[in-house]
Amino acid sequence: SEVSQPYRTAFHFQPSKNWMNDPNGPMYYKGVYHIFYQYNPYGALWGNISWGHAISYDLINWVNLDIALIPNEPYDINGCFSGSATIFPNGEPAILYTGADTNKHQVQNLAFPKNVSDPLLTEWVKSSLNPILSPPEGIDAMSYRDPSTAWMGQDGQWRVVIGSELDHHGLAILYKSKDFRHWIRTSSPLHSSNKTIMWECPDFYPVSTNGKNGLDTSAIQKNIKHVLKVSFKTHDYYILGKYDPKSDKYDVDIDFMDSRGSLQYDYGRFYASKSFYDGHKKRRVLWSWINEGDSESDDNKKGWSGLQSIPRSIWLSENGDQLVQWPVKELKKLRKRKVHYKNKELKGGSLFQISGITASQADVEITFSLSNLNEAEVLTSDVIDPQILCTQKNASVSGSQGPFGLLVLASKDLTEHTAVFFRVFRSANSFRVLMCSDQKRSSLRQEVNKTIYGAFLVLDPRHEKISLRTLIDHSIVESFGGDGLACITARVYPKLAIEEQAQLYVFNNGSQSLIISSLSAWSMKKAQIVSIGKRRKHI
Ligand code: DQQ
Repeated sequence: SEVSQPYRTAFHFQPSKNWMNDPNGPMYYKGVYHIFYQYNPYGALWGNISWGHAISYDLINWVNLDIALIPNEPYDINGCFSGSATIFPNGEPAILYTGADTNKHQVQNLAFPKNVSDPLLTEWVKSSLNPILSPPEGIDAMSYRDPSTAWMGQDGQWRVVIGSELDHHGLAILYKSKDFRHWIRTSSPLHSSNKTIMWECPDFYPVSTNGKNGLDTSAIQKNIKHVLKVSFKTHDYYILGKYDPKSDKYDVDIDFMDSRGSLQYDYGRFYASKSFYDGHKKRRVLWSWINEGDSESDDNKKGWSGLQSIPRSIWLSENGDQLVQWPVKELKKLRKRKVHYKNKELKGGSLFQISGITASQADVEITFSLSNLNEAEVLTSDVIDPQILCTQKNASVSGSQGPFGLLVLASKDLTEHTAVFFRVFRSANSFRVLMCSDQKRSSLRQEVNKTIYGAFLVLDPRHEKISLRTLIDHSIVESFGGDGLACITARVYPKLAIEEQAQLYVFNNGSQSLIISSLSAWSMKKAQIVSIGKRRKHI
């Protein structure tokens, strides 16, 4: 009998069943977008790790193809772990991935398309030279994985980084190669940190210091900075710096875990992400694994686990201090019925229902404008953890300027709701804008994760309006604050607020009145995600 599936999504990428984790080897090739992903063909929990493979013409509608890499060789028999694609100057791609070998030691492997003239790149051939890299001396064989996309330095040689650890601290081992097959470890790593644990899934790429256009991973030019993203402790952290393609020296602006704060792609659920350069639309696109917040037995019942984020465009902010993200513009193709409001007052302590759209499957954009900022609550300490602040001052704790924002996936009686909101604080002569995603009331079910997330938005509410875009898709709430300055993704499992029962509201639980300068909300169509291929029964 069919199990009911209230938590399956309509426009986020997921296979029709089974386990999925990290995005792998995203690329654009001959007019086609490719995404590979860590996949268990045989169950809803992690295991039998293979590379699932799907293609798209617009990053929104997908066709799942045959599995691209199966663990069937001595050098990957215990799993085809994460890896990346690199496009050669002649336009042809290659994949570098980690294999867990017969001893479960991690080694690096190479694969090529069987037929480069096939834009779908349906079949992949593992190199006869595999494994092309094994753990070097001093490196733990269980902590050596996730090759990045390779880039070319000034000398025409390839570089790649591999996630690792030394003395339990994060390390990005750097290798060089002339032919992509034989790699030599450089005398020093690209970067390391004694303030973090092991690094997974490193991503290293340039961003332009003037404008939103993306750059090829090998771009060498003026007016660029380099991003190093690494995954640890359930989050994706990044740093910015100057990379010298001659010496391979990477001079970072502010290092990981600095007391001034640490930058994350997303302050909610978002892990093992990977970006690629889309030469067709001249942008850099970011993908990420969004894991579940329910139990393994729930996953077994659902028959699946794991989503991919909506692909996001990613670029450097105007002041050069951080990255900015926004859903790829193609997502707008799925927008259908729309409601719109302008210059609407939202009094302190009030609630306003947005009706007329499908609240369980929606895209909402809202802009708030505030006055009486001097009435804002005072923030006494400025080295405060935003997540702790959001947890203490959750959506039900009324303040002055906020909490205000959206109540999404709300039940009619409001016993269930997820609150995505802001709160403005005064500290000395400046203001701080806190963004929170509060899952505390997201479900009547006791056993699901309800962690509250938070981030500060670096903007001045005296001169800038505060905006929020939230993508609501049954069990995922993906929010972009301040036009993409801070992102928070949450997973929720409502019991009542499902399908047609779900409601959507704007709320203001502060004492100060505010103006909704503009609000647009759209019902979203279902994306087409289908499976073809010989082994499609597994996909
Ligand atoms: N997932 C992969 C590893 C990677 C981890 C295994 C990160 O390669 O380090 O499925 O989620």
